[in-house]
Amino acid sequence: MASARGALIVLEGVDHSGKTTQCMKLVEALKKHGQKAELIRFPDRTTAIGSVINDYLGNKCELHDFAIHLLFSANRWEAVPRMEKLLSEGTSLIVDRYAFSGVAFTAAKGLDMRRCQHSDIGLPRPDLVIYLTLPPEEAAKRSEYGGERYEQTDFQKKVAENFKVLQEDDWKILNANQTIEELHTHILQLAKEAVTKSSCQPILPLWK
Ligand code: Z5A
Repeated sequence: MASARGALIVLEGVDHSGKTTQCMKLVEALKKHGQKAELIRFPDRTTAIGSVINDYLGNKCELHDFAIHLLFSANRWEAVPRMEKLLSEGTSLIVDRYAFSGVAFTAAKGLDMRRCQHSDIGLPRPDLVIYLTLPPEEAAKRSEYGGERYEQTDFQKKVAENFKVLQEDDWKILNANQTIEELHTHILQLAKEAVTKSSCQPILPLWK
């Protein structure tokens, strides 16, 4: 009998909603519960492609909007062999931003959303997408925007609108305006259910 695979769990959400905080806590909690789990962050700035993305986000270089879009997408595709291996070995992957960010951010520049989705079609489809919402005034209290490209309130509003268009019926939408521990408890419960439910199911392709 084939052994159980890991679950692909994606956290998306508005800026400063606590995605990274929650992803890290979730990995630790799943491990404590005896599950194999690993954190993956996109963009992965450690690869050659990620290094160009890092320069772009830090305003150190300029690229055509669609060129940087494809680099974000390529940054996910280059991770796929490792992701598939880990999932098949029973490790659940907790992913901090995924293709939905890719589309929501590029489309906020005015590019056609369907065209933006194209380069991510066929990526491993998440078993669970958790989307964190937070009113802009609460986000502003958490930390200053840094100097990175995209860290502007008007642009972030457009991104949030695009996420609404991309949302699918099975997304779990959580209000991030609660304590880190309260939010974590809720996310851990959803993650445990996803791990159990997906263990014997095939990994499906995204947006196909
Ligand atoms: N991007 C793109 O354009 N295309 C793509 O395909 C992808 C990404 C994948 C860099 O992303 C940029 O890349 C991003 C999207 C674009 N641009 N923007 N904007 P990144 O993932 O490297 O960085 P980030 O997404 O901008 O991080 P973030 O959104 O600002 O933060 P977060 O992960 O949601 O939150 P956090 O770091 O966990 O927490 C933020 C602060 O709030 C921190 O001080 C925490 O201690 C605090 N915090 C967290 N939770 C709470 C609660 N519950 N209460 C109070 N305070 C809290």
